[in-house]
Amino acid sequence: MAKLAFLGLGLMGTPIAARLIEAGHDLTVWNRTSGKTRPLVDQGASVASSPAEAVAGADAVFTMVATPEALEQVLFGDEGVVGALSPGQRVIDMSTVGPQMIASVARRLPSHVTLVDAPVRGSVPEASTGRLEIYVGASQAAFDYVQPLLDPLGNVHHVGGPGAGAATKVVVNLTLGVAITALGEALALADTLGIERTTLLDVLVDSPIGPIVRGKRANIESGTYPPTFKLSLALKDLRLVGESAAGSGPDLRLAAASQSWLEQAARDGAADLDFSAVVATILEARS
Ligand code: NA7
Repeated sequence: MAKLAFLGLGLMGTPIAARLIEAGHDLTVWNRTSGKTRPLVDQGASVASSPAEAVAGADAVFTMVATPEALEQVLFGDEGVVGALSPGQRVIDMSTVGPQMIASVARRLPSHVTLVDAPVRGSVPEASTGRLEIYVGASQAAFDYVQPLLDPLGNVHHVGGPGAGAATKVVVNLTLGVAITALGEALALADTLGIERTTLLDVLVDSPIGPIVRGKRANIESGTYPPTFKLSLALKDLRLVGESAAGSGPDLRLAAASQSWLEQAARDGAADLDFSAVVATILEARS
């Protein structure tokens, strides 16, 4: 069993760290808001008072934080990881921060440290039950090392060399953003055409956006959006999509439209709700 550090105990980090403990690893945890370490301490984790302290003696360091800015802070900020890393240690980033950030981090980490990008698809229920889809960007040697660590967390896909996991995740979340806003627009049009909501949702379950209808139907029907994936983070992902396509990249009109809906929802106060709250914003909007 490995000695691991886990940095970032939000909605996703907490259940993932818990599964690593259940798998028998020796875990030291750190979170910016220290109170969130409590449930993991109850399960046997040690607590560090800074990212740098957490890293001491670890075989591998997991990061699962909100944004590129948060990862920058944890790795390179005050008491960040970078000053404390020793030869042979691995940094496994599971956050969704995009391929540009991963390339930037790789350039700035010491050369004797291996960076693996391993972002995930799935939210809290999947993280809690080991059913995430994990997209790993790594050399074959680095993948062979991390695969047994990641196996208890879900399905592990080696999608390419360093950065390929981060790139894959951005592509996947383009489809997520488009699917949820397509659902919102479909429901808005159906309202205008006088189609009953329950009937329509039954129909859409078997449509091309069926999976998102199944996943978010309860939120939409109840009008409550408890976060399993925050709208602010879905918006961050659409921004990463835009950055990834910038310059001479493709013309992603659907991504831009989805981003615009998510921005409106965030302005309406839904940033900390589930990303499916964008449906309510679309339903309330009138041209
Ligand atoms: P959450 O539940 O919003 O958790 C975000 C985590 O990131 C949480 O531990 C935060 O600490 C941490 N964070 C945010 N900003 C910072 C800064 N500046 N410095 C250090 N730590 C920070 O997000 P999820 O767990 O749902 O998502 C995590 C990633 O997976 C994200 O990239 C998603 O897109 C996918 P806090 O507890 O607020 O102190």
